[in-house]
Amino acid sequence: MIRAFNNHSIRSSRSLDGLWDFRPEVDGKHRGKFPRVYSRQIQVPSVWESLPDLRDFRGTAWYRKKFTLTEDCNVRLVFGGVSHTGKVWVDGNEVGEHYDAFTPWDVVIPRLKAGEHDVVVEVDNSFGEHSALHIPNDYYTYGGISRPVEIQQVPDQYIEHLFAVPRLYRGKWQLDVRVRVKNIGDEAAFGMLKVHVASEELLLTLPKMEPGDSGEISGTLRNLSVKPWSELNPQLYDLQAELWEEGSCCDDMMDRVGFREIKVKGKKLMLNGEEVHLRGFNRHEDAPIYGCAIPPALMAHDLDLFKDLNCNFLRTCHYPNDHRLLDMCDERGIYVWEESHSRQTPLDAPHFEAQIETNTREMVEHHFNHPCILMWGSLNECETRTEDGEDVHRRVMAQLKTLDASRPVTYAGMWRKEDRCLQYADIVSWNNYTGWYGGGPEDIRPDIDDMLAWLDSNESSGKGKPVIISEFGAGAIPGCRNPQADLWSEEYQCIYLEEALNVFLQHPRINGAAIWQFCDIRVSNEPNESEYNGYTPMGRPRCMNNKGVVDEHRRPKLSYPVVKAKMLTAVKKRGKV
Ligand code: ADA
Repeated sequence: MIRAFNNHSIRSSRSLDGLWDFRPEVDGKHRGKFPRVYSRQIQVPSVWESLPDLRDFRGTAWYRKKFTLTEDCNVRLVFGGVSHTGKVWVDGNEVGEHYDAFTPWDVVIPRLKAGEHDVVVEVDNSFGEHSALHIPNDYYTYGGISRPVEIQQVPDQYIEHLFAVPRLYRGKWQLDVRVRVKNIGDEAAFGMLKVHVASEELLLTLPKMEPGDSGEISGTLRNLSVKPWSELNPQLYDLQAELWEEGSCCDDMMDRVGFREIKVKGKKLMLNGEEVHLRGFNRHEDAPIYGCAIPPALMAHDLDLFKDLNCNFLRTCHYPNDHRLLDMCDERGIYVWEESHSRQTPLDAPHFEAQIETNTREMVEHHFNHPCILMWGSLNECETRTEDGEDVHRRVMAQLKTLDASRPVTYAGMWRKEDRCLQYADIVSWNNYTGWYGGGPEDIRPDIDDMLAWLDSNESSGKGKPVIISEFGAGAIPGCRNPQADLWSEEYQCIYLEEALNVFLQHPRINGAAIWQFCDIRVSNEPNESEYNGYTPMGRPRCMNNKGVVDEHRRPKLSYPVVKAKMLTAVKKRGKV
């Protein structure tokens, strides 16, 4: 399933996961026209790099799955994620295409006849001008249908999206709901919606929907008897929208909501009216064998380690995460900064503007209801020193706020006092590597004090805003041990994190800190020749990013107990145990 729970009880929805026919284009013969013969099979979801002969295959591969319909119907295929581009044919007819591994997408095929059909997907993980977000980078772009696939039967008029915003009004919780409905039939449709949450019901009469129309209707459920959602009490409520036509329910969609409000108040982040302090990690979706196709049990294990480390905060560096991971954060009360897909991305790449706009929109629309997401981010370490860079930051931050006015927005910057975009962010976030890419642990405190003084002076455009240290870390090659604590040793990582956490978790002007990073990850073995990104694997021993506090197998490094103790100190001093 694409979610950690079943989000349809009326709509027919079943999994297409399992063994698919598979043909990697190792010889490039079939590009654009699918093969007649499939030489092998592959598990979905997975990445093809988990196959012994395709560990570093970069190119295209063909997937095929047969399915049977017991009645004539409209079919909706939902992909949780295809890395990084998928083009889809059903019965030989092209029905859709999607770029970017990290957001869900769907194709709808009206009026398929009962009987056997096949779906073919051409998957591409190649780099080049066609891909502005997936580029050679300090993480690996895998290939495959990497998240779950569902096949659904939808009526002519069906529910496409369900958005909910919890609000505290005069001491009582209310829920603003917005439902997007689509009519793919060839006749006008009428109907009504019944929306249920916390034993309350809202009735909404739909406007007449002409064939091909897509429309939204909103309403509010008031005076709800609910408990708030927070780290210590992650109380969730089922939200169900039913679509009724002529007295019968023909479609539905379920989600889960948590009643919480996140606001910026001066220099503070406020959750349900109380100051909140964020402490945790940046986490990539990466593991040996699984690649980015992380199974739920490993997602749960990672979050169990977050809790064991006394952390309450996860940054989805540098892309939207699997829906099921976010569901688990909702259940566990782990706060999330989710960001659209970018890391030192050249802003002038041919397709950058369109691809970041789409990825940002899909992230917000699909993940809108997760109470764990406290803020939206984008443009990690992108250009913030130039007029063009400022234009992109203004546009993307504005897009995030237009899509969702209920959450603050931010970007993780690297250009320190040259950054001219802070005015577009609600929260100032810095990636700070003093003590690793220059200087030593003793320089961390004076450096951040100087930066914070600049921030609150009239020189910066971020004066008086909350501050998150969105990245800080030191590399430690697992097993590299030496008493003189040389760089790359586990001992140095301990010394560095001891001081960095002392400063960043205790500083009164800092609202949150995310260690770079949770676990060691695989990185591109290809350099990025672009002038702005300039990534090279030369600085990545083992062709890994080794700044994890656990290694790629989630085995603790020497720094694990240091982090655990420092986070607990922060909880006792600022948080609530
Ligand atoms: C940057 C970047 C991260 C990672 C980190 C590092 O801050 O945002 O993705 O590359 O540096 O390990 O150097």
